[in-house]
Amino acid sequence: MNQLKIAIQKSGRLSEDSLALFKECGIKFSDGQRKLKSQALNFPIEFLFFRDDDIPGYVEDGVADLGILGQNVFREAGKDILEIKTLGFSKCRMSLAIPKAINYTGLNYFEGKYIATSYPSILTKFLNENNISAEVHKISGSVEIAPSIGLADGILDIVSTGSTLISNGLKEVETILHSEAILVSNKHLNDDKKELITKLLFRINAVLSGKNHKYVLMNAPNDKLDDILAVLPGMRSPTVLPLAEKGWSSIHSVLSEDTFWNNIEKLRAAGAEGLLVVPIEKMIR
Ligand code: PRT
Ligand code: ZN
Repeated sequence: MNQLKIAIQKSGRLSEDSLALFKECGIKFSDGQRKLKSQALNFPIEFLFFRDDDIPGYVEDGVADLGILGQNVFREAGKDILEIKTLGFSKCRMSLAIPKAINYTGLNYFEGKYIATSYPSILTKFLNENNISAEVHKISGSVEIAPSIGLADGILDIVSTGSTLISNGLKEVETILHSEAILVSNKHLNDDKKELITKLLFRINAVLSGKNHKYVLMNAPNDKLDDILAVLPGMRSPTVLPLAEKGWSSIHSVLSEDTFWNNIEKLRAAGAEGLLVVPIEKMIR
């Protein structure tokens, strides 16, 4: 029987959100002891747990058909695999940083300098594209301490809140890549596996789409309805229902997370009252 094998980070920043996504897709499995692998109970998929750095290679070799990893690791590995879906979690950026006391004058600052990073391929490519010749030092951990111990003039590292840089006396001067978790696949899968991936992606899209939208209910006097409806995009047109109180209606619609607060302000300004915002579990278009 055909089934998918998916490589997931064993333990780290990607693990929980990766497994949560499959649970939200209705896929049941036991992750209690975090063994090397776990078979799903109600979908033909087996989870294999690895270090994130090993996932691109295992997907390329076919040890796993699919994998979840950060775009940073995907780019650095340079393996011949496909990025098939961005998943919206583990968001971070990769930035160049230098000691905060130094006056930064632009990318030329790095000309002839030493830069420490765990991502030598990404850094070398960026420097080449920008015609900067600098010395790249590969360090596997605690890159942020390299400048203070005289090992480098600057670093390229992952930044999330920026507090690690600040507490090491560094400042972020260039962002060279934005990253989030992605689903990757092997390039040579048979048709049965491709069909299973289509089924899986249908579920993932429904879950992610639900996360990116909110269901909104509000009340308004009927003479304000036109102004309110003009603000609401909705999936089709919004639902309008009469309230028990004469001359008033209840309006139901779906709002995108991206423009949510902006639209809520516009709705209130247009006369909407008693707004209720409800999360959407899944959304199928
Ligand atoms: O053991 P394994 O090799 O599997 O895990 P790992 O230690 O290599 O990776 P892990 O679990 O730390 O991160 C996995 C992925 O999460 C990364 O490849 C990124 O895609 C993503 N991610 C998101 C992050 C961060 N946010 C993050 N903040 N990865 C690392 N960091 C580190 C960063 O290296 C720096 O030391 O956090 C520090 C910066 O954080 P702020 O908030 O102080 O800026
Ligand atoms: Zn790693």
